[in-house]
Amino acid sequence: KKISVVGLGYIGLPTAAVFASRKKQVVGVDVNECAVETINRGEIHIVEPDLDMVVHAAVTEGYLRATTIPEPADAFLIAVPTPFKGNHEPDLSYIESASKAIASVLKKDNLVILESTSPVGATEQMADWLAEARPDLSFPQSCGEDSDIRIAHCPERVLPGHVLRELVQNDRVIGGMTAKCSAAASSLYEIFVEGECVMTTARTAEMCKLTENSFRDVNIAFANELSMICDKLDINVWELIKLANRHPRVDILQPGPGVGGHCIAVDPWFIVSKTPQQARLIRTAREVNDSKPEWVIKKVKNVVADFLLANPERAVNEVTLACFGLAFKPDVDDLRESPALEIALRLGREFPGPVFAVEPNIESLPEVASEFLSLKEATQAVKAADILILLVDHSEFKSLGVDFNSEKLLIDAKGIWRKL
Ligand code: SAJ
Repeated sequence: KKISVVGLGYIGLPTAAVFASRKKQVVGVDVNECAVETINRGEIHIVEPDLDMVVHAAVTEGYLRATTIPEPADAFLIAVPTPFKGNHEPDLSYIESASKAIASVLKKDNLVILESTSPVGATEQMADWLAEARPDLSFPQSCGEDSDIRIAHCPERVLPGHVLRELVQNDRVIGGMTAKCSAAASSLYEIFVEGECVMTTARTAEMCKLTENSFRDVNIAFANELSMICDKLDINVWELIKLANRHPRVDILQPGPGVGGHCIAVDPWFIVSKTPQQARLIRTAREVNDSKPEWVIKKVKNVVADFLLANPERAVNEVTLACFGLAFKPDVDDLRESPALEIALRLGREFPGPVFAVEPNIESLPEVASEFLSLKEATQAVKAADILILLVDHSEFKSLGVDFNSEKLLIDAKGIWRKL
């Protein structure tokens, strides 16, 4: 069996590599020539633990190669981005172009699986795009039990940083357009999935993935709202959550500077945009989490004002800030949709004094960030700054041992050094 994976990013590349590690012929397709060349050299263009070894072995042993032009295969997995547009409406243009790109090489009995997180109805839409792009076909349209190809939605649910383990161990939701489609997709995933492959419809599978991430978003919003309530009431939210979580049926998540990454901050909008009247809690949770960076920035401004009152000899442009952490979550180098980066950048842009950034997981700042921030080593930044702003609970920071009795003012959005 030959498997084609379209989109060689954070999900497509590990998936391609895992199929190849099970000695399947895999061809990866991506529009990014640079990524294609990197993979064909046996190297990787993204950061994910152990992925470099698996890709290197797969390419060297001849099971994996990459190309920019789709070619015939038995199964096609589409793992392209599904971002949202300015108005929070899903942008399916990458799925549309991937469908059109593979349509010309599709043959009877091929399996096409959409892995990208998608709004409800996207798999049916993909089937229509495939059918439209194959007008000369003598077989019936691409959907339905009599169609010549099988179509399914099988969303990925892996946690960045643990992708290779979770790809294999997690249960997999298999949403076929028909029962035959589900059966075909299930037998493909059984090549490497050790969890259970659970079959359902394409629409339920789409909603399932959105539900998982919305569940987490709503729960994080609850924690973030609590942190703002506790701040008003002068209660330590970290202590409060620990105490409440001693109840056998309470399990509150951790507050932070906001919710980042390319999934949890995006996917709930796919539910809201389809059902705006009904998705009230889901929308509010998004709004609560999105408002948290602004709240942290206000907090910093208040602390700066207090510092100037206590130190009248200092001008505001002589006050130094240091932001600890830029990534969207602990112990990763991923800056996508990061609330910590947003906060640091805004402080760098708006604050008249120097603003340092400490990010142990990246070596140099992206161009736009380096205009406003300068990267410093953690202990140096602690020494140099008047006000410390802890934004990400990286392991390096937990073990840093900041002197809590020092004169330094501290804003701790993750509660690892001191309460906010
Ligand atoms: N966060 C908090 N408090 C918490 C937990 C997380 O503020 O208690 C923040 C993080 O700092 C981060 C954001 O939420 O900014 C999201 O981080 P995450 O670790 O919860 O999730 P992701 O985005 O890395 O991965 C999620 C996972 N989904 C769920 O856990 C339901 C993963 O399984 C999905 O595959 C992934 O989204 C995806 O691709 O959709």
